Amino acid sequence: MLNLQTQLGNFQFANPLMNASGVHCMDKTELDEMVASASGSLVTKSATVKPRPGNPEPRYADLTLGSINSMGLPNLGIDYYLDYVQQYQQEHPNQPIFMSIVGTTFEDNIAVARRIQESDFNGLAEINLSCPNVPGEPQTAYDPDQTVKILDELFTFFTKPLGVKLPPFFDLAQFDQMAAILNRYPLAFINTMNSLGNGLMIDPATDTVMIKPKGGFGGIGGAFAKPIALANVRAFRQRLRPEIAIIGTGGVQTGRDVYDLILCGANMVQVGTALHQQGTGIFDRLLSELSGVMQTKGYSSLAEFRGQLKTIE
Ligand code: RRO
Repeated sequence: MLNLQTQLGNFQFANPLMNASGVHCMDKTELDEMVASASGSLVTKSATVKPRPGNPEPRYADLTLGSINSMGLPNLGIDYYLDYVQQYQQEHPNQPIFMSIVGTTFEDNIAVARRIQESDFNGLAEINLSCPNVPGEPQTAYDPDQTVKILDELFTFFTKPLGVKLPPFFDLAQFDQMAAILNRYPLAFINTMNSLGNGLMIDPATDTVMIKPKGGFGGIGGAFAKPIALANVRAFRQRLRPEIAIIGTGGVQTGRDVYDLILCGANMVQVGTALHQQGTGIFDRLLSELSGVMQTKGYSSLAEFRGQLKTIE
């Protein structure tokens, strides 16, 4: 029998799959569909203190190899998602849920985290340090000093399981620097990675950018992201304390993509662009394809191959 169970700290999940925040998690209808799906867990849309309408449309486009978005953090506000998870926790006491939170300023990051700390939320919180799409705001985790400032302040009061959503990094010195920072904090997990920030795609019929906000610049997801996501999961697994789990996100379209992220060290795997394009039925296919790969390789649990990527001597 195949066992697809996974763990993140003290939390148990029937399988490693979930949505990437921002995809299929804006409101109760989408979240309920995630709950009803075959995924092992789910995360709510990154929430700010107050609701936000986000950027003007068009703000998302499908591409041949993925997607581009500049949604601009549309969300229904932290109170909406806290209400949702409170209900969820009563109905699913043994199925932990994730909440994503974000601020566009230092003060807002702290304020929204306080709302979670003061609530009866008993799942895992993820602070998004990597939103690429708020005009005028850099991605927090590309600024080591700002990252330290936020994490220092958060851990003065935040006692619930907390992870950080990171942007992609591209240089080994950046991995060294960021891992050294993250290792100083009692983080439950990191989630690597957010979309590839500030890409640009052009509609060849009209010579026009594909999305309206920020002159067409937006976060790139899907197949474009897979090799970068693998590298980020692998590089952080080689550098982080073993107690800090890793959620691998980027470019999952098949069960083999899930397997590859686990091979690099992921404890859980999120699906973004492909979930947006195919809907929640994708989780059944991904689980059956993942099971097929494991059977072919002779594995009966994820732990047998997690982190077991081979290199060439
Ligand atoms: O809402 C968005 O534009 C968005 C966010 Br907050 C994020 O973290 N990543 C992304 O690709 N889009």
